[in-house]
Amino acid sequence: MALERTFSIIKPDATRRNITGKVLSYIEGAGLRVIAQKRIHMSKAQAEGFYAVHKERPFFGELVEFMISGPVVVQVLEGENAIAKYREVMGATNPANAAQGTIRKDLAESIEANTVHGSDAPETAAQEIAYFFKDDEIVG
Ligand code: RTP
Ligand code: MG
Repeated sequence: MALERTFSIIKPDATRRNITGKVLSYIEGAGLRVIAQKRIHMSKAQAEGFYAVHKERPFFGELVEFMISGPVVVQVLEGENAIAKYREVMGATNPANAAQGTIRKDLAESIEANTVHGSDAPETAAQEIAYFFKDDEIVG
């Protein structure tokens, strides 16, 4: 099986509570490897561009405000079946619906402040990685 890459964000609710290491333990515990990582504070334009696919949704404005409310940790994760595996470890968008043992079940605060983002398909993973990282910042 080939290695796959996915893009992850540890969201502002996690940096605010100082639990980024706890989130990382779920990621590494699932066999995913962090091959790039940086802590940033997104600009409004950067967050709007990242979530452009959601711009007609009613929660878009609040989502952007939340994502710029504090620092985030952006990451590239690598592993077998990394995209689907990370979505599984994250759990459902709404923590109330997330399975036991997932990041969102155990750590998320709400449907919006849900601790992590993970790409949903190979095309979006490639786009999202390129949105935040240069090739030479990724060490596989
Ligand atoms: P993500 O993109 O962050 O990995 O999460 P996802 O695929 O599970 O969820 P998605 O539908 O792509 O929504 C993106 C993010 O928007 C916020 N959200 N708020 N208030 C609401 O009803 C609502 N719905 C979604 C969440 O932060 C979600 O992760
Ligand atoms: Mg999504």
